[in-house]
Amino acid sequence: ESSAASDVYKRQALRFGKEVFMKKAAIFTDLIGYETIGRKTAVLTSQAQDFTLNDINGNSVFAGKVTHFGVDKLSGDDVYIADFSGFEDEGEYYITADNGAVSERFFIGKSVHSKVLDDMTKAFYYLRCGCGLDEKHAGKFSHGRCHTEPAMLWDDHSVSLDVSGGWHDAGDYGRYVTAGACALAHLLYAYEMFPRTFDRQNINIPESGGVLPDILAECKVELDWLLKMQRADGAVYHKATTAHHAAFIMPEEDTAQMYVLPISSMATADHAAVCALAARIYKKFEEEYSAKLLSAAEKSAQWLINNPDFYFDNPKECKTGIYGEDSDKDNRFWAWSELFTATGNEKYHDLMKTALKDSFPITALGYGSVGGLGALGYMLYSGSKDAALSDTFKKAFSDEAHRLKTIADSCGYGAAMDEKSYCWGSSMNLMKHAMIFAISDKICGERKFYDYAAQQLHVLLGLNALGFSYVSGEGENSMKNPHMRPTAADGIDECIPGLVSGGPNRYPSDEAARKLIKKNTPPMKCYADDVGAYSLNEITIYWNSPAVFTAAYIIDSEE
Ligand code: 9MR
Ligand code: ZN
Repeated sequence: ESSAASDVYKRQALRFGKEVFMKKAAIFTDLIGYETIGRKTAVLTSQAQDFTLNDINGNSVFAGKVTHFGVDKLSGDDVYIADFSGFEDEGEYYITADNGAVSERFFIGKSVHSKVLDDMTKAFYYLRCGCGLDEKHAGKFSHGRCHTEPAMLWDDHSVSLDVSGGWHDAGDYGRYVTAGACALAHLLYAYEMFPRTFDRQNINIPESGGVLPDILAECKVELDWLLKMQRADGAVYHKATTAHHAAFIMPEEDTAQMYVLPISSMATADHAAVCALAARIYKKFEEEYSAKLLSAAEKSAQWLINNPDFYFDNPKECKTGIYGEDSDKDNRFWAWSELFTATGNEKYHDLMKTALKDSFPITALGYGSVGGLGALGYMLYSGSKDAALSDTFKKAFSDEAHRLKTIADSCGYGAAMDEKSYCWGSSMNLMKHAMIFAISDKICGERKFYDYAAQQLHVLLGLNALGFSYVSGEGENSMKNPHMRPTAADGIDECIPGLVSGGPNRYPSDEAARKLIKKNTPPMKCYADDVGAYSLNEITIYWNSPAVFTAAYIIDSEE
């Protein structure tokens, strides 16, 4: 090794929190790397004039001037930018500047983020409930079957149901319908829009090598569970959880009574939507399964027609996640849109248009606001539709992308995040915004947004004010201590890879976080890789899913 390279190693040994490295000599990059195409930038937080991109033998391969961006409000950093977009040769590199600053090593290459994509997809397998994880597929993270006992109806303890299966939602062992539907939608749309990226994926799950691409096999686990959450009359139960969150024990040790909580109109609508969406996607692989999904969706739809009012009952004595919403208008719109695109039935088209008379955000892609998911399906639909309406949706996505672009341009790190985006689960906002850019490129034909989408992934993976990768196992300085029961209880040092942390939260709301985050810390730095800090460092299925979508889009774009 040359001395320059070993110097990088020394710096790599200085981890997160080491002030000397962080403050004086940092050059932040995506810790994984950059695609050969598009914008490539690194951020310095110290003044410099010139920078050099070096190969791992210390040979300079590209040199450029550092530009001064100025003080970045949401990180508090005085930001300098090294732009090496002009360099496209594949390889492993690091950056140095004339002030002595050095970056970590990273790669430039085609499909450079494909391992990240695979790990983030495989993360869903690690969250599977009921089936147990065997050693062949989970390695040292294997564990026994969990949560398989019959669950009691919260409202009627004489009724027991089998609601085993699906994915654990997050760091807790609850399973929640609206959260699951949202995560599924991101993954299914990712497959629909970027199939070739997934068709060649092998993430070593029990179904790998079968008829379904791995991502669809994995989604089927959650879909099967969603089917079990439907009541005979079509309504869908809101969640299946114990009465309280379990202690930090392995899932198979959590043997407290499982309950099925009351139905909600949001859960029913999201169920209708995602089952209809899935029916469309699985059709070419498994006709029968697709038909089963569609009939479940239509059953939910019938309940929605018969029950036009908002319905949500959150029993106070149940202390698990609430996933409350104030309105189900957007959920219903999503359901009608998906049912229309799955069936081509005009009845659903009419219902969808009627639902649009209510106002709700039409580009929202989250678990609590799902209008954008309905609009996305409609825009992608190739059958006969209302072209003017489709154009309205396209314009809304394009407008939103332009709004986010302005925010990204005003951030030294290029993050499309305003102050309020740094809330609980900010990584989801970051990735949802990447999805808006991606959709505006793919559907509205605005290619310029590719760089903006890629930038958000770079931010997630280290090009941020902490030089930190919010995805476990990805990059030298990455999340290791999520607020997640199995990773804390398994006695294994290493964290399950591919998990997306909630990320910086300017309103830390748990005790651990409040102790760790000093007052007046800039939003982008309100983070700690601490197992106790659930409002900063939990993981969830719907924080992973938009990251899967984004990474797939970026990999797909390069080909
Ligand atoms: O992701 C949810 C976040 O947006 C909310 O602010 C927070 C508080 O209501 O709840 C989060 O959802 C949690 C859920 O209720 C239970 N499973 C873990 C989720 C992530 O923390
Ligand atoms: Zn379980």
